[in-house]
Amino acid sequence: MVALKEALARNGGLWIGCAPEQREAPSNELVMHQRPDFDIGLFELEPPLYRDFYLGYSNSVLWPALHGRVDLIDVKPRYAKAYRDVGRRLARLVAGAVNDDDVIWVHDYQMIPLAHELKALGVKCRIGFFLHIPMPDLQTFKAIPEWQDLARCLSDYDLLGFQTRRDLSHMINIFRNTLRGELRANGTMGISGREVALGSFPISIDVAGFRELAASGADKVSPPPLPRLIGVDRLDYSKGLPQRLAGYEAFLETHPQYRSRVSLLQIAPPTRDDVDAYKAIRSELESLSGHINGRFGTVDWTPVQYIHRALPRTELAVLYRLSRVGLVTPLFDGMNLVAKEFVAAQDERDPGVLVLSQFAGAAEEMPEALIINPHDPHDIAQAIKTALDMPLSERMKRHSALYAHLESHNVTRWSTAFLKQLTSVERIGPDGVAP
Ligand code: GDG
Repeated sequence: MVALKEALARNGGLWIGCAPEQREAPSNELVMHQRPDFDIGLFELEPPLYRDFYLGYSNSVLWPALHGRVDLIDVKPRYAKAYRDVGRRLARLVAGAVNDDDVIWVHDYQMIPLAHELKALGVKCRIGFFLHIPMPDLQTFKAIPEWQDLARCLSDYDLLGFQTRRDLSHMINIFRNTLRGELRANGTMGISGREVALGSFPISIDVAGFRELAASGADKVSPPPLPRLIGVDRLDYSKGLPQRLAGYEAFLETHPQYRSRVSLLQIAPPTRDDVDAYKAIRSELESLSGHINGRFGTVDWTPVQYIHRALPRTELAVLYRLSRVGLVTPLFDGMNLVAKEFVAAQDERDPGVLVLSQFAGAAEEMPEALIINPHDPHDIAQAIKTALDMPLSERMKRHSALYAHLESHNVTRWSTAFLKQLTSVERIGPDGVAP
């Protein structure tokens, strides 16, 4: 969200998104809001349609499947129907708001069919798609009942963007094996008589802005009494929260000298509360943090502080800066911006250490973090120990390499690179020829 607002404010344009409130009788037009930086056009959905589209297909089929959790997929024909219906309805609204020389940038798994529907309506704009979450391997992708349909819809875009080379290679393999896509020397794929450009565009943050937010806020706050480990995640089963707590428990178990000497602060605001898998992860986390506190806690020391609500962004930035270790342990993650925020927020004179899952997209860009396997609690425990014991000189060396990379690969570079490539692809009409 923050990344996209920045790109729109810079380039101008219209943000089209789902209205925060659903209506029994939705408007059949975009509800427009004029703003100084960029305009917003909201589309409204009836509550049952919204539930089946958003909580249903998007977050009970696509989200688990694309994160490799095929065991959590909840298949219901009405979910798939709602997803396609919303794509068609949104396409009609978008088609009425664009000119042929506009560029349309579609975001994320909720909107995969949009280019297909727009082209069916005769829209001739260039249309790009960016996937914020992982693209899994072919076998996992095939667990989605509508996988062929989705692959075809993806091939209707002019440019497909992914977070990592890992996800890009999965997409290429899916196209090769399902639609006989042929990879060209320039990186595009020939699919059913048209060319689809693909690329890896790792998303980032406003690095200097976040650093400034953390530094100015931290001046007004006293540091915590004990070295702090911090985790910040939407409460989602993809983020490896139980695995993180198991790693922390293993650390306290095997290194008793650290008991009463560190604390773990886990901030995990609620998300998608109405989906059963999210209720389950919430109670699992509450029970695990209670278990660790019961096992190791004393009258004077609480090993895990767990906050199940969102904190203001400035407070978050300061908490990162005043923490010795950042724990980012997803089982599968498109990128993971918390990893980047933690690094950006540090004081370069006394920086904290990032412990990062090998399965976060961010691991491709951040080799100077302590890279761990989140499925192995002993690996997490060892990394926590290494981070806490790490001499200042090594912390500074690792931080400076991480920060230098982030500084030159910030969010502006991400959006500029994507839009530059999208505007340079040849404009192709719905019949496969340039208009
Ligand atoms: C998806 C992909 C990809 C968290 N708690 C609070 C809070 N947050 C903010 C963080 C960060 C954002 O939420 C989380 O971003 P992530 O990237 O870690 O994860 P997802 O939400 O799953 O995002 C992910 C991302 O899209 C971008 O493409 O990196 O892989 O899953 O900015 O700071 N913000 C505030 N209070 C909180 O309590 N203010």
